[in-house]
Amino acid sequence: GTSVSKQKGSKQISIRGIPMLENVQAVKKTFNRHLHFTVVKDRDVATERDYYSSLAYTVRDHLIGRWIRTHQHHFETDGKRVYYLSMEFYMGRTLSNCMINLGIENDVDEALYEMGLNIEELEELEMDAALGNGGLGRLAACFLDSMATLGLPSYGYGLRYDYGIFTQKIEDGSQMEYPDDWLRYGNPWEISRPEFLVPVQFYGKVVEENGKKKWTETEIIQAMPFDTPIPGFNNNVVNTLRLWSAKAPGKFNFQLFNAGDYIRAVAEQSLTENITRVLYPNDNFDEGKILRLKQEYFLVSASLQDILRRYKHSKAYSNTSKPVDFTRFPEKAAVQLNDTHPALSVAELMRLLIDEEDLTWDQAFDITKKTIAYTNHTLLPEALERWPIDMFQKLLPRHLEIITEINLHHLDLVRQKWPGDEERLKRMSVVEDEHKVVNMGYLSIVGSHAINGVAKLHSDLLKATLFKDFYELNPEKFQNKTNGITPRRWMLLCNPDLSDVIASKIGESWITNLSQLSQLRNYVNDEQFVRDVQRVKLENKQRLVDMFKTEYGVNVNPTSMFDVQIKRIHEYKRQLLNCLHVITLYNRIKDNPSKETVPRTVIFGGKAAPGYLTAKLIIKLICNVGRTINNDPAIGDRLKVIFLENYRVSLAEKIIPAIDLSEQISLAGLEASGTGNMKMMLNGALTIGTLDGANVEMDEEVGRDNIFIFGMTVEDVDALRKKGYKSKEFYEREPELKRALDQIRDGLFSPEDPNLFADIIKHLLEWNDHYMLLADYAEYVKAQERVDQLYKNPTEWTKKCILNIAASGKFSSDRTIAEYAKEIWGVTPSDKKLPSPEEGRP
Ligand code: GL9
Repeated sequence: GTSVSKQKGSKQISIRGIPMLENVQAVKKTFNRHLHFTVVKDRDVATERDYYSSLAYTVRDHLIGRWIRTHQHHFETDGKRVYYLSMEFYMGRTLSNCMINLGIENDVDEALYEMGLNIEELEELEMDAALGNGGLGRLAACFLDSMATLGLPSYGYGLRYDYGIFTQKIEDGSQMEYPDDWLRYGNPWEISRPEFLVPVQFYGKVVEENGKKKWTETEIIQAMPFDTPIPGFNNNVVNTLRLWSAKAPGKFNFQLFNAGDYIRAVAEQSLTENITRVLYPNDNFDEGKILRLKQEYFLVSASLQDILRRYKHSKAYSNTSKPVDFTRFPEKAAVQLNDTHPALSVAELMRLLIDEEDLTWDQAFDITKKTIAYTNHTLLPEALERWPIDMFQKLLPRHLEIITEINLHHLDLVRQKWPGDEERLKRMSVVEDEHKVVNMGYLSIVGSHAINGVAKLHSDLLKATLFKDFYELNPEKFQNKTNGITPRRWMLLCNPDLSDVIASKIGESWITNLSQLSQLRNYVNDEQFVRDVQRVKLENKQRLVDMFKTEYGVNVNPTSMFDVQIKRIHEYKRQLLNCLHVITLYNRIKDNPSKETVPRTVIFGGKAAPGYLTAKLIIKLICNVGRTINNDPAIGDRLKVIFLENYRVSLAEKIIPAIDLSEQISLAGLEASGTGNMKMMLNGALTIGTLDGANVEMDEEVGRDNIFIFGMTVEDVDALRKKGYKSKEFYEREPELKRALDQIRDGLFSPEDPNLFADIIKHLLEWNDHYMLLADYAEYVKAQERVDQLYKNPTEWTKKCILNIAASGKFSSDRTIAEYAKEIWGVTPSDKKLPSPEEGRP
C-alpha cells in the first residue's frame, strides 16, 4: 500500500494502517483543549515545549481509562502479582513509545501535521528518564514493556531520583559531568499518590519486650510514590511503575527542635530528602557509601510495605473479617531482585512478617524464600556488594540481627551436608568474619528459591566459580534466563522503515512473536528485498551523517562502514582494543596511501563513571586519536573517528538503525550478557565479537558464517593465566601492535603533552594488561580484515545482515519474560486483550 509517510516525508509507518479521519479530529480537539486548560497558553504565545506538553497530555488521556481498567481487572481476578525491584529503570522517552503501544501514532502524526506542527521535533523536546547506568537499568525497562505486553499483573518498584545519570559533555576531548535536571519542566507521565505514603525507619535500637524484638527510637523518612503508566502492546493493558521519593515527615522531626528553631527545622527537611536526590553513576562497581545503603533500604522497605498492604487489601480479604493468612502470600506475590541492590528485601520481609505480623521465624523464612528470587548480573569482583557490619549495626540494627540468625540456620544446613568441613563453612558464611562484611550475593541466594544468570555462559560460570559452593548445596535453585530486548522500542520505534520492509514480506506477527523473523530467511535471494534493506540502512546512515556535520563539524561518507562501539566505558569492554585497531588502520593507510581500502567511520559512545580515571583517559585517547586522523589530509574520507557525546537511550535509538558493524569485544568471561549486541543484530548490523555473554548464543542462532568471532575463549583465558600471561611478549611479537603502543607512548596523539597517556601504557605493559587486549589483538585485526573483505561485496554483506535479523528472534525480552513467568514466578502469560475503554464497563 502507499504509506502516508512517503507523501509527507515524516517517519510515519504504513504497517498499522492509514489515519482515521474521526480519530484525527478527536486528537486535534484534545490537543487544543490541553493547550488551553492544562498548559494555559494560546497559539500566539505557545512555545515548542508547550506543544510538546499538550501532546503528552493528549496521549496520556488515551492511557488513563486503560490504566484504571487494568487495575480493576487485577483486583477482580486477584492473580499472582509480579514485583520487579530495581534501583534502576532506564526508561528513556515515553511519548512515542506510548503512541506505538496504543496504536495511535499515525492518527496523532496526521493531526499534528494538519495543525502545522512537526511531531519529530516535538518528540525531541522530551527529556530521557535516565534513571539507570546502562544494561542493567535498560533491561528493567524492557522487562516492564514485555510484562505488560504478556498481560502479567506486574509492578516495577524503584526510586524517583531527582537527578538521573549525569549529562556528559566532551570538552577538549575530556568528559565533563553535569547534573541531569530531568524534572525541570515537570513530568507529564507521572502521578503522585500521597494517599499511599509509607514510613521508612532508620537507625534506632532493638529492645526486647515480653520475648518479642522491637526496633525503636528510629528516625522516620516518608516514601512518596509516583506512578508511571506502562502500556502493553496493543492489548489495552496498562501496568504501573511505582517510584519512591523521599519526603521529610514534618511533625516527627519537629519535636527534636522543641524550642524556637523552626527555621532550622524546616531547612533540615531537605537534608532528609537527599536520599533520592541522585542516581549513583557507577556501572559494574560498588562504591560502598552509606547514602547508597540508605537508598537501597528505602526502596526495599517502602516497596515491601506497599506489597503487603496490597495483599491485605486484596479481594480475598476485603469486606470480610477473615484474618489475613500470610502463609498463602507466595501464591499471590513474586518478588524479583534485580541484582543484589534490593537484597535487603530478604531481611525486611522477615522483619515485617515476624515483628509486625507476628509470624514465627520458620513460617516467615518459608514465606520469604518462596516469594523472593534473585538475578545476578555480573561476576566482576569489584561490583559485588559487601556492606560493613558496623554500617548495618548503626543504620539497620534489627536487620543485622535477622541476617545473623538467617546465617546461623544456613550454616547448620552446610554443616549437616559437609560435617567437619570448616573451610567450606567459612567460605559460605553470609557474614564474612574476616572482613566484617555482609555478602549480599550470599544473602540473596539463601533467601531465594531461584537464582539466575543473564546468559547461558554467565549462568554456567556462576555455578562453576562465584557461587560454586552454593550450587553444590542447592543445585535445584540455579537457572539461566538469557536477556532480551523489547522489539517495540528497538525496532518499531527506532527503525520504522525497516519495520515496514519486514512487514511487507512477513506481516506483523513478529512484533509480539519475534521468532517469526526466521521467515525472512526465505527472502535472502529476493533481490528487491535485499535492495530495500540496503536502502533503509543507507537512509538511516544519511540521517546520522547530517548530525555529525552539524554537531561535530565532521564530514562523513555515508557509504563508509559504520563501525560502532556504544556502551559504558570500562576496561573489561576493551574500547582500547578497538582504538589500537583504529591506529593500525591509520598506519596502514599512511604507509600505503595509494592502496585501495574499505572506508570506515569508527564511532564510539559511552559514559565513564566520574571517579574512574582510567576510563576517562580512554575517552581522551579516543578523542585525540580522532583529532589526529580526522584532520590528516592524507587520510581523506577513508577513515574517520567520532566520539559521540552523551550516549543515552534516546541517542541509541538514532545510532543503532545506522550501524553496519557492532563491536562486542569484551574479554571472554567478563560481560555477563550484553544487550546492545542484541539491539544491533535486530537492526541488521553484523557483529564482531568474542565468545562472551550472549554473543555465544547469537553465534549459535545465526551460524559462524554470519558473525565475526575472534579471540580467546573462557578456557583459553584460564589456560593463559595459569601458564603465566606476559603482555610484553605480545608487544615484542607483533610489530603493528608495538608501533601503535609506541605512538601513544611517544605522544603522537598528544603532542601538547607527550606524557598524557603514560598510565594507559603502564596498564598494558608494566601492569601486565589485566584484560588481555594484547593477547587478542592479532586475531582481532585479522577478523577486521575479514569484515573488510565482505563489506566490499554489498549484496553478500546485506544477505548476512538479513540472516542476522532473521536469527535475532530469540533475543526478544518477551521470550525472556515468558521464561521467568513459567520457571521462576509461576504465572501464565496471556495474549488476550482487555476490553478497550470504548467498549464500556461490563
Ligand atoms: C550488567 C552486565 O554488565 C551486562 O553484561 C548485562 O547485559 C546487564 C543486564 O543483565 O547487566 N551488569 C551490570 O552491573 N551492569 C550491566 O550492564 N551495569 C549497569 O548497568 C549498572
